[in-house]
Parts: sequence; structure tokens; C-alpha cells
Amino acid sequence: MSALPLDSPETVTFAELVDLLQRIFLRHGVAEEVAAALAHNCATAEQDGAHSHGVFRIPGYLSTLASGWVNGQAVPQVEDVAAGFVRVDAGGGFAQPALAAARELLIGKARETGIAILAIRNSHHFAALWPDVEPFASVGLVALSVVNSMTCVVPQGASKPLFGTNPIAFAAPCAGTDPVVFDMATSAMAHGDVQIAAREGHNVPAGTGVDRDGQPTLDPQAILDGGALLPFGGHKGSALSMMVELLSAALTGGHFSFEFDWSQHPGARTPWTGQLLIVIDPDKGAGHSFAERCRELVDEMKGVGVTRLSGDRRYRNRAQAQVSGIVLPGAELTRLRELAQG
Ligand code: NDP
Ligand code: PYC
Repeated sequence: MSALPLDSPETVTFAELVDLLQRIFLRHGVAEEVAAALAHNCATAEQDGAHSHGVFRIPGYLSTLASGWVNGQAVPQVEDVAAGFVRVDAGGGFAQPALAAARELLIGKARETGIAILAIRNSHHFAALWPDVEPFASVGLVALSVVNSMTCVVPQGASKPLFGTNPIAFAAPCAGTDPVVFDMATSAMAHGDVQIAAREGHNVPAGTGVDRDGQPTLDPQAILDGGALLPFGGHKGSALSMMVELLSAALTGGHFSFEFDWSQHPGARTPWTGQLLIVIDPDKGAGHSFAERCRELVDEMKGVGVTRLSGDRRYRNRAQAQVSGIVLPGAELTRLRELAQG
């Protein structure tokens, strides 16, 4: 019997992928709780078809850890600063364990006061943002989060990059169905998707970015090689990106996207910035009907012809993966297994 070609697809369960990724992180110097948080996050993205922030990110995590730029052993310090305000110093570690450490306190405050803010600083976020907000909507809360990244986006009207790709994610409970969730970079394209386009050798849409001379380009490699991304929607995306910088960095005590210098850490890929979450208990608003009102809006949207809501693609991928597993190229799984073994 002939061997399978190395890149024939292989299927793993979600639990198997989490376990594999966790072992990789552990082997590369990451503390147990941090490894668990990152592995779950990364496997969730892969399962949901968010390929720019799934296993694609593993080499970047590992080169960053090897460079000493991020502290995989950091223990987040949670500070209860006010009735509706929690701060976390992530200690130069990842944002996900910082959020996990503050989560119960944050939820308690949101239920008590109606709204609570979590300001994470001194943190690295290298992941999709929706896994940070969706779990709040799953317990009946509304959540909004922003995180800034690294300088690679030219503000509207400027001639040089300054902003990060700066995503905004929102999640709200919706009666009788999955939470309504959106998660979008404020750049025309996420940096990870530009990297994937370059790897796969296809053009990006017009308006995505400029080359090193500031000229519009469809070539993703030209964007990566000294070029830059543009905000989505011109001045509107640019204003939202500015807001993300202010909320994620100025408000939290983290770095702006342009403020950190990783040049002495070859291989560093994770932005050292900050993250803000706002969690609202909708029961304190118009009563207990928020999730029903959300459903009404969704139904009305469908009634006027919307066939694809934000989140639909992810939920569809997730449902499929839960039935038939997560499909990865065989060569990629082999590489991941090697990384888990050292
Ligand atoms: P997309 O443009 O792919 O999607 C943005 C949102 O729009 C999603 O909620 C998506 O839902 C929805 N959507 C996409 N297409 C449609 C459509 N045709 N109709 C209706 N809704 C649609 O995401 P981005 O490229 O902007 O971002 C990709 C990821 O990169 C995000 O997870 C983001 O958090 C991450 N990122 C992380 C950064 C960091 O610093 N950590 C920086 C920048 C980006 P669905 O999910 O169902 O496709
Ligand atoms: O895809 O733009 C991006 C990104 C930046 C940091 C993590 N992801």
C-alpha cells in the first residue's frame, strides 16, 4: 500500500487540537494556564474557519517566545479599582490569560452595576478578538472589545503608517439562537490575511494597501515589504482605528501601536499593547427583553433580504467541525506534532 501524500488533509477533533497546541506551548516555555488559554483560543479560531488566527499563528507565537519579547510565564495582576472598573497588568505576557484572570470579577461588577470595564495593559494580543467577547453573550451579557496592534496602517490623509490593524469585536445575546457577534479589523484587511494572500500568491482587492512608495498596489508582498495597509472605509475606518488606539492604549496604560520597538528581538511578532473590554448587563436597560429585541432585529433584517449575518460563517464552520472534525493539511499536522515533541 502506498503512503499518503504528505499534504493530504487529516482530521482532528477540537479536543485533540487543543491538546496538541497546549503541548506545543508547554514545550516552548509557556506556563500551564497560559498554554491552556492560548491553545483553546487558537483551536477555536481554526475550528471556526478564522484561518488567519488559527494554527497559522503558531510559528509567530514560537518565534516571539524564542526572541524573549513576550513573557510566557507572566502572572497577570488584577486590580479592583472601582465599582465598574477592573485593571490588569499582564506583566508583558499574553492578553488572554489576563482576561481569564479578571473574568469572574468583571462579570460580577457588570451584573451589580450594569456596566463594567476591563482595562488590560502591558499585554500581547496575537489572536482573533471574538473569542474574547462571545462567552459574555453566552451568559446574557453584551460585550465590546478593542485591541490595538502594530504600526502598519496609514491614517486617512497621512503619508506614513501609524495605526495598527486595530479590531473591534461585539457580542450580544439573541433569543433562541447563537449570540450576534461581529469582529472586524479597522484596516481594509487584517495583516494575517495579507500574509496568507502573499503565501498563496493571489492579489488583494483594490484599496487594501500601498507599496513602499505609497502607491496603491494589489500585490500583498509589496504591502508586507515596506508598504502599508489602508483603513477600511477611508476617514470612517481611520476614525475608528484612532478610537481603538485611544481606548486600548491611552485608557489602559498600554502602548500605542507605534510606541514599542521590537527591533532588538528578531522573530518578535506579537504586538505589545493593551486591550479594553466593556461588559453590559442588558437587564439593567429596558428590562429582560434585550435578547428578544435582538432576535426581532435579526428577523427583520432577514425579512428585508439579509441572508448572511456576521458570525454566520463561523457558526456554520463550528457546527461542521463539531460533526466531522477540523480538517488540516497533513503536512501542517505533522509539523505541529513535531513541535509538540521538541
Ligand atoms: P472579516 O472582514 O473577515 O470579517 C469581519 C466581520 O464581518 C466578521 O464578523 C464576519 O463574520 C463579518 N462578515 C464577513 N463577510 C460578511 C458578509 N459578506 N456579510 C456579513 N458579514 C460578513 O474580518 P477581518 O479581516 O476584519 O478580521 C479578521 C480577524 O483578524 C478578526 O478575528 C480580528 O479580530 C483579527 N485581528 C486581530 C488583530 C489583533 O491585534 N489581535 C488585529 C487585526 C485583526 P464571520 O466571522 O461569520 O465571517
Ligand atoms: O491580523 O492584523 C492582524 C493581526 C495583528 C496582530 C494579530 N493579528
